[in-house]
Amino acid sequence: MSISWRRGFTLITAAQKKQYEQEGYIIFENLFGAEEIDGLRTIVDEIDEETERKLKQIGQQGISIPNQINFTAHIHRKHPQIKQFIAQDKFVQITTELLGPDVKLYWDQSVYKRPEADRDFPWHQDNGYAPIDPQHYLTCWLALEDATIENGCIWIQPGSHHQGLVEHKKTDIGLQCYFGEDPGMPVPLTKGSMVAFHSLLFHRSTPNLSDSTRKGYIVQYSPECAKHGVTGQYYDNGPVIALGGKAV
Ligand SMILES: O=C(O)CCC(=O)C(=O)O
Repeated sequence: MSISWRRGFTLITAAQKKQYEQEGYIIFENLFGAEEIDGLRTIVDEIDEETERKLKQIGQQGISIPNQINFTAHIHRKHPQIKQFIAQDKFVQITTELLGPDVKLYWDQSVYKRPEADRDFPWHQDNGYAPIDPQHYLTCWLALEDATIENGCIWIQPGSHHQGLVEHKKTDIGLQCYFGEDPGMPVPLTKGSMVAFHSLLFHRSTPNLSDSTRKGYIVQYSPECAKHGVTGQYYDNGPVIALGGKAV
């Protein structure tokens, strides 16, 4: 993979680009200010509250389990401020540097992990959940509140993306691709910080042992041309955010 198509870039350093290629992730400390995140989180809280209420009525829906972990997909469609947020220049700069000049939103979801969540969200690669061509896309996990080891932050296995897509086994709480002893590396994040990682990187999150909800927003970007890996259908889950390296 070449990620050096553009020179003179500032948001991602040369060292971070190298780390992304070798280890599969970059941590952006305090990428967003407290005020911006508070505004976003207030909106996402309302969205989560609504879907959690429904979840409690109907019970587990796939990987969303009432009172434990709630995934709410496509939230950029639910509020104009979120739609604006995911297309802002910081994301344009990061994604075009790592994916190439033409980029679209591939998927977005809030993930709220409640204090009752007493199990891992299992080790997986994001590619394990849906086939996509080209295979490489970028997952941005943004902390809407501090994400800590205690409240169930993300853990990663640096460099695991080099293994390519591996087999995933179905469990009652999600797909799992790794059953070994390696605990991986925790990625605690302060509110407004973000980890961006390769879609093939092994990651999980651990139980929430705190007394408050761990709040994350996952935004995934792919090359603009990305299509379903089996049907060949163009993925059209969200807006194109960059063409020719520039914001749309
Ligand atoms: O945020 C979490 O707890 C896990 C989410 C995750 O790994 C995913 O959605 O791929």
